[in-house]
Amino acid sequence: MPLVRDVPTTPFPDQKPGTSGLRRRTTVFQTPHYLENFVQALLDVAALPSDATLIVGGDGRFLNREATATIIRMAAANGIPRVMVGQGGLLSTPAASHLIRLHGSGGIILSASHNPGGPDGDFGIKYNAGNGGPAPESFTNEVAKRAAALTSYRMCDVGEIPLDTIGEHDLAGMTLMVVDPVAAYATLMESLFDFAAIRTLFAGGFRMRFDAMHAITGPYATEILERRLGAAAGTVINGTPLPDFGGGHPDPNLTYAHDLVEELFGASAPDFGAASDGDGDRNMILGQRFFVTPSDSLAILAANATRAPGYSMGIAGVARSMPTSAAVDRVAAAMHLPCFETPTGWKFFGNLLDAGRITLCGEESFGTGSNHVREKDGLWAVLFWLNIVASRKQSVQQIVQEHWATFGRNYYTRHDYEEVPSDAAAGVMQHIRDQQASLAGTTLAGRTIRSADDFTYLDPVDGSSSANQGLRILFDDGSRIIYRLSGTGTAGATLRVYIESYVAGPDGLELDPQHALANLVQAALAVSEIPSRTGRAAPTVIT
Ligand code: VG1
Ligand code: CO
Repeated sequence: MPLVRDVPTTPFPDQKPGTSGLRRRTTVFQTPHYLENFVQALLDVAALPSDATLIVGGDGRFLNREATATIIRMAAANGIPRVMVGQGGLLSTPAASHLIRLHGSGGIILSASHNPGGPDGDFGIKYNAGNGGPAPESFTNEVAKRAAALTSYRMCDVGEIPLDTIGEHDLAGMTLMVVDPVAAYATLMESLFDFAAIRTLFAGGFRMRFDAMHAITGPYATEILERRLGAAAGTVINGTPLPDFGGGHPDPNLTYAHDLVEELFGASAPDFGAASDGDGDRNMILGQRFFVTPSDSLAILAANATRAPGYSMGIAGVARSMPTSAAVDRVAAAMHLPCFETPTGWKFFGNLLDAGRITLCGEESFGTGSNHVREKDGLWAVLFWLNIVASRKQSVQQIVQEHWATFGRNYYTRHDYEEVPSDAAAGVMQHIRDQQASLAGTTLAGRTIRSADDFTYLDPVDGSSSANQGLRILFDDGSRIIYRLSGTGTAGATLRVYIESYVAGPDGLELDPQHALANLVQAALAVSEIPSRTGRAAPTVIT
């Protein structure tokens, strides 16, 4: 007889989810009862119906397997009738979102995204609602309250969980369905993009490199790019998910995807390069000796959307997170489309997507997506780009430069100061806040400041508001300096500075962004006093 037990626990007051779920050091998640306490709080607040299916999976990092088994046992103990899990406990974040939308009432995703994994790395867990998207703030606030008050959780001792065996299993009356993590997602991609045209592109000798960074997208990219689209064997590199991501930092940017960048800027560079992050929701797009900023990528996808079969009827509107450059705003204006500005974090796009007010959305942090799921989607963005390249018959560089010539260019850079002492970072933010009232109307970096504020979002669908979403200095000419504290870091504080300036063209479109933005960067440092207040002479990562 399987045993359902109530296990006593002491509450964990630190279990407050950040930008996307609860992320902590792996060692914190290994604290006895820590994971269980949070899962019980999630299940209590989710209060799933009696015919519910819960989707479970993660990015394969250290602890993924054990945590998946624990969640399945707890689901059985809590009377959930059905759990669907990716084989081996694996699911990319966008694939999990898709399965939730197809079959689920909600889902639990195990990932700390682009944060390093392993015993000394990070782990994470988040809940996605029945629409497939990250639970809203109202939900995560309730979970935090519940987690801080729980005195016990429910556990079912069902023995070994058959995570590797595809098919249906009975676990103490609960049905466990183990599914291929890739199949449904690959079918969805085939329905959105012109696979025949992309196949012709590869057959014609188009060379690509996809860096899965030893993380979850390896199996997805191998199946879709190499098997279904006929890209040459070896197109996908680092394609086997490893518990510690090979010791790397699975964050697809110019710093952490260094090997790929070197190859694409090298002598025998392929035509196209791309990478995704730990859980498969981010993307980096590279052409031959050419880097596409994520903000430009969103704008270019919007301008070319009808070239992909899934969007051939046109798009309803677009949205970008506040710190993302306004490049997509220019496309929206030209196409007479609604354009929304949301706080950082994918959960804020959910209502707009559900209400049909937008079709495409994105963030400067290498995240792009659409109404096909309710998460950002790395491989989707890569396939969208391949579709556009195949359709326009131009190189990545030509596509971007033509875009700038048409719409102008939003020069953009983000400077990150990682693992700064929390009080120093808070001091920087307070110092900027203290000056806000006196900044308007003054001149900085040769421009007039129109206003300085703290971004508050008013959700146009449900009327909820979210305050303190980033400090903005807005200039008359459309330039912006933005300061934010990260909600996904796990050690100290990460301070992000976003800088943007628009050039209408056709002159001055080809500058190096760090050069084009140099005086705004200096101004951003002067206003915030980052060097003296944090002791940092330079950012950790420049994008
Ligand atoms: C970062 C990014 C944000 C993104 C979030 C989750 O958050 O800036 O745009 O939505 O990561 O992405 P923060 O609070 O550290 O700036 V992922 O791929 O980590 O789910
Ligand atoms: Co991610």
